[in-house]
Amino acid sequence: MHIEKSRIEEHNHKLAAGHKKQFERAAADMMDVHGVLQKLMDFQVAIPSWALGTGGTRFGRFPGGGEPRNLEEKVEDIGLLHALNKSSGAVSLHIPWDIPSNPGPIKAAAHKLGIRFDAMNSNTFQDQKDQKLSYKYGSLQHVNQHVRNQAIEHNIQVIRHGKELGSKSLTVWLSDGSCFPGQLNFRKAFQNTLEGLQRIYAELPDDWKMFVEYKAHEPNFYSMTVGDWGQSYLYTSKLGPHAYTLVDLGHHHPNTNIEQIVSLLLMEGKLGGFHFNDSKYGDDDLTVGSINPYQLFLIFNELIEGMDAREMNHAGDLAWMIDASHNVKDPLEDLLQSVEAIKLAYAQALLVDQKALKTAQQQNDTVLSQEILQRAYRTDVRPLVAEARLRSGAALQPIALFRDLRVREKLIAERGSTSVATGL
Ligand code: RM4
Ligand code: MN
Ligand code: MN
Repeated sequence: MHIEKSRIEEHNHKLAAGHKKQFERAAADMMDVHGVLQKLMDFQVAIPSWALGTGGTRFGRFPGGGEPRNLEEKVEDIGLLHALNKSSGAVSLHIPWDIPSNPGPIKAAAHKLGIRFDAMNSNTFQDQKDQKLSYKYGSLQHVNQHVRNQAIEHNIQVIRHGKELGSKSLTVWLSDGSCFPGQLNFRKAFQNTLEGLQRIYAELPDDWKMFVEYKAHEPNFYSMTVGDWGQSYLYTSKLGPHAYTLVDLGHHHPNTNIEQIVSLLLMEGKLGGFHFNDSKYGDDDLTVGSINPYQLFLIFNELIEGMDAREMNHAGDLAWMIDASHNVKDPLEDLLQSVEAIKLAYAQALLVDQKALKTAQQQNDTVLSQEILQRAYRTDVRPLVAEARLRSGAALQPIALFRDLRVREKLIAERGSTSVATGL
């Protein structure tokens, strides 16, 4: 399915007068509105290839129908999102769930829809049907060299696929760890993992980055071999200048101060990318901004402050990806909500008066510091984000248009009601 430009224009035309009033009111006392709008227009968030179907839990999965049956249809779905919001112009592939067996045509199809290939994800946390050795007791950490070799070879293969598609980075997330005390020698597991990462790193093209993603728990519950930002930083600093730590919001213990983590990683030039989602308890992978939008704002505030201090480009210098998927929403509507939440938090953080905040901090004025942050957070930036969409040729209200156009019904008609996309 494809959304005609004229349908978007028609939709925007109907809403134009009301939007204009709201935007003008919002922009009236905002500094540098044009600069902020441009940044919002430039900011793109990659969609993971595994989030286009209804996510499952270990208790079951309830596909909603019309799920993409192959990589081509996944790219087509991201094309729909991007047409509606002009902010989802990238896809992040999971291998082996989405092997690009036909790289030429898939690259051309993505290009036509304005979609580029973001980080490649190597998946060694499941066994595949034709796989020789099992990852039951880990992959790069494994006590058996042959299992480690298999995982290393898989990662190298993922780099090869990425090269064919024009990707420039590899994300390594390992489920390795242990479930019970005594199961693992921590030092040995670390050393095996480091050695494996080094061998993968050696195969990285010069203009590529490697991201080492950490996670506090799950599927291993006693220890994770890349369990926190300190361990990830240890690996990435030993690996070299092309290796970076990747932060996934759901990969921390409850109440962790994630904004402080990103600030320090940026200070060290070691933050490489970000996986957005939201959670109440663990790696819940809920819609971005659905549980704790204030935390997201605080993180964006540190991201902007830290990136500006290093004169980094907000849109291009870090890899931004959504990593959320669950059981109860239409996955495309869910992703539209996530992208919107990211943009809102980004816009609010762009409004923070950094100069005034620095002065207040210097004067130990705790009250004023909080006022400055919350003034930005409590600003209704929805008209601003909508205006950025309008100027990019996207829809003023993406979800409303998605429903008006009966996109899901059409996808079900095309693909059937029982198709199940690859993923979790
Ligand atoms: C992990 C981690 C990875 C993601 C997999 C599916 O918890 O977040 O980034 O690719 O899940
Ligand atoms: Mn992740
Ligand atoms: Mn995760």
